[in-house]
Amino acid sequence: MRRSCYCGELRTEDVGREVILMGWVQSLRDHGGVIFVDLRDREGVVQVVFNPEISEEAHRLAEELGDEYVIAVRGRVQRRPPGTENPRIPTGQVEVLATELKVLNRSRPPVFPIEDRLEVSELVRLRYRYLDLRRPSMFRNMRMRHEAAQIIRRYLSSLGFLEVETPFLTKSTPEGARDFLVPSRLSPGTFYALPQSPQLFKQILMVAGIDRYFQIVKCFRDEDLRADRQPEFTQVDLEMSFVTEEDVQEVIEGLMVELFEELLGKTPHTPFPRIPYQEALERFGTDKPDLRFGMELKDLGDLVRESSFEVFLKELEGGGVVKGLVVEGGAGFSRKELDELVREAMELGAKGLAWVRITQDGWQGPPSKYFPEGLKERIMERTGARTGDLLLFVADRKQKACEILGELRLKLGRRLGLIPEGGYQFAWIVDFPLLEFDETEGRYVAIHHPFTSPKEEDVERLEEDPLSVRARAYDIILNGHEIGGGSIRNHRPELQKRIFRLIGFSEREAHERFGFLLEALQYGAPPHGGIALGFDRLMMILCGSDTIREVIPFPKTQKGTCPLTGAPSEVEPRQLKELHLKLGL
Ligand code: AMO
Ligand code: AMP
Repeated sequence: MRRSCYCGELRTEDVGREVILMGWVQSLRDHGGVIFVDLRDREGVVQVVFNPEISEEAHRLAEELGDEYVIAVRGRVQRRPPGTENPRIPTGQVEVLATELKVLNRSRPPVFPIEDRLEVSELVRLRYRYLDLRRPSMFRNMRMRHEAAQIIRRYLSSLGFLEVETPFLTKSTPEGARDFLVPSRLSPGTFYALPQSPQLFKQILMVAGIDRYFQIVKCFRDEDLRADRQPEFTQVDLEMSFVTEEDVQEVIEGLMVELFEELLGKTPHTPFPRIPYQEALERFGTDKPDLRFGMELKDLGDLVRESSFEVFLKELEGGGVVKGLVVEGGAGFSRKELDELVREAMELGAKGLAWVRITQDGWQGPPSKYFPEGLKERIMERTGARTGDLLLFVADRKQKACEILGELRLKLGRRLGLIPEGGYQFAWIVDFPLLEFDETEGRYVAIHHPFTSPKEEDVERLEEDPLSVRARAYDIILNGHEIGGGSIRNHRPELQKRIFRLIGFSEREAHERFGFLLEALQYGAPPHGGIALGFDRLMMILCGSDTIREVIPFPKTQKGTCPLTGAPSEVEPRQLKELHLKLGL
């Protein structure tokens, strides 16, 4: 028997056709002698009818079937009798009357039912990922991912990008995480690092004259995992020669239009808004704001200075800020809900959260009495707050106050259902600082990565006022996720060396770690820049999933383990010996 079509493809046009189907037994019902099997393959489910009057042999074999048995069925497509159609599935108007059945394999009872509504822990799903991936929603995610990869390849190829592979066994490429190391057997005591990104190789490809490079590529970062982070993940990585920020951004905007049109039938509005980093922080309290709803933070320092509320005055005196947030209709929050909100703010590191309910009878809440009437009105004007709303204030150092209120904005936005389903809001975050001061390391570190170019007009301040230097870097954000980041690079070796020096690498260290790059830059490196998209994060949003694990076929758990294979696992003493390794501290 040779398969003629997929189960899920059959429609009324196929009535009368003889088909051979192969798939898994989704369910089994014995209706007084006639057996109904829902047969499933990746394209869907179709009902197969085993009637002893049509084939005694097939019916007898069908009696022995169990869930998830793998079978082949020959039969004729027929219209379902009136009243028995199932409008909930695409094949619901037809059924297949079986004339022959072959059991290709049996199955143990599945650990969980193969259906989208599933109440089973993720650990179990990952342990039996082959069963989990049989579920329609998971197959849909895998197919979407495949389609997206095809669209990306087609689009970038049409713009002259070449897909070039770069090594996995390589030297450390710093992107701010720890490296995964691979011991070398042939050079005892030395290690390869798995790349945190292909950053250095793609720059070298520009020196090599490739001009436009891309790769859909695995990256490896040994960092703590979150819903949108995995130790190995996939980037859509690209690099271009002789370009500015706008050229890179235009390519990516075009790619997003292509992806969203083809996969979701939606056309994002281009160009995407450009929001300077500082502005994003001030308005949304984060450099990856969810722009699908408003509820912007407002700076109230100059106004609350006129109040007599000590908590705020003290913070302002110490150089801090007071930021406010309006929760529309929030005056109705119960005392319990407000206490909970204060607790959440404190958990985020706030020293406190001042709240005011704006009611018919005026302001109600701890700081109200310290605010004269006229001032209340000006605060309401500035924030747009009206009767019935709730006003929240956080006083702290600027960065902290913004971040705390930004988190509260997001929590409240979700809780109050302010975030529209199916909306997509892109933006570019630009004008990042080049460096930040890392307190624990006691030195400057690159915010993007050390190969990012400073803005031309800021270069002269590099040494005297490093924190004021802005980077030629850009992040692309979508619905509150950073889905990509890139920059224009340092193509002149002198500037690159200055930056290495600034971030605390001695000449020798810079040479040891990145000598090959510095050398390559000396052989006619063209101006260049690029970007990498987090492919998993992008797919998570396109598929409407909550975590990237839903769009990765075999993801790791939060602890970095693979429940299916049991990785990571111990190795034979012999292997360690070959690698010249000894365990134990
Ligand atoms: P960056 O480090 O910003 O830039 O990474 C680019 C994008 O990759 C995604 N990403 C991740 N996704 C899942 N799990 C992770 N652990 C993870 N880490 C990052 C994010 C991020 O925006 N070489 C530069 C790019 C460049 O400058 O061209 C780089 O890797 O969506
Ligand atoms: P306290 O004087 O500490 O009892 O605080 C009075 C009110 O101000 C309480 O509602 C606190 O939650 C709030 N509060 C205290 N510190 C801050 C702060 N840094 N920012 C905002 N509100 C605060």
